[in-house]
Amino acid sequence: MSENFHQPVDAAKVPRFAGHATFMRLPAVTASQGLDIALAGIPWDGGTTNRAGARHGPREVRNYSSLMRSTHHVFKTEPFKVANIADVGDLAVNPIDLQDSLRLIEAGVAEIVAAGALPLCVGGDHLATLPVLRAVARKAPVGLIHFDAHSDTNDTYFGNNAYTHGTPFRRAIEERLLDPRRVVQIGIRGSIYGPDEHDWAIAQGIRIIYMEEFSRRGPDEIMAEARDIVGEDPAYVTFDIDSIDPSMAPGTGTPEIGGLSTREAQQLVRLLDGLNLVGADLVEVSPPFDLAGMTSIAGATIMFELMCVLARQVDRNRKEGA
Ligand SMILES: [Mn+2]
Repeated sequence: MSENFHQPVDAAKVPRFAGHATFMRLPAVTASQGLDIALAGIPWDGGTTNRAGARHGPREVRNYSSLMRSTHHVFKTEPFKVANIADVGDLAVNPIDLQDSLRLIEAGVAEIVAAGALPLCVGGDHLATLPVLRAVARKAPVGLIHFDAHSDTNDTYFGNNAYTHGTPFRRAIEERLLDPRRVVQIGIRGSIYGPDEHDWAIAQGIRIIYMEEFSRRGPDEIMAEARDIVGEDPAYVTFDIDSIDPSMAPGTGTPEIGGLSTREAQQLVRLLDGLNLVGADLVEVSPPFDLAGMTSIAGATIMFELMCVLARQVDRNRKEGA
């Protein structure tokens, strides 16, 4: 461990409800230089087609992330000892201009990438993942492990609007940010617009694992297949909180019953360990639709799990490089 790594506020000295609300109670910094992992908010829901409010997600996830402790109880990993991590604040957005927001978010993530840090972003609606991918996949398409109730590969909404939170992964494939043969979607369910809604995605080579298949096969088998598909090349992870059942995470834009339990979601994220990740995000936490913070606590905990997987990768790479 480097003595210079940022450390969270000690909850035995300053109670969890006191002080500034930052991700994981880490220092707020203004630049990503020197960081291994940059925790960033994307307070923007300009792509939402129905229940808005995910713009308030980062602030509430920061609040509830104060419940996280220093050590992962399964891995025994101490993320803040093996990686330098901080809260880099919210990326700039424009709440009344969608295309400007996409440009601003891409520029914000590009700064993180240029500093050599892995971005771990909290949305925001799922369209926010598109500009993140534009920044992390500038040189070559990446693979994707995508937890969601929805495929988010539709073409257009409300006329010819190509940019909504129901379309980001179609755009990302068209823009060659993703290699569709290395894309896995897990937890997909709910009513669809028509029997052919997923045909385009499947024709591109995306592997859609519906919730019914997940229920039959379980996390270990599903993630073994997902890891095979993504392989050792660079990949990104996106976790839509609506993959979790609305009985456990009601505060989201497009709830669908029959979802993952929070326990299954934790198992799935832990099974990402060992992949070659270029970043991750957690999206679609919408505090105005939440009850007693239950969605924000689920989101903050999934963020902690993702951060631990990224920290273990940083640690592994540092040891291999040494
Ligand atoms: Mn989604």
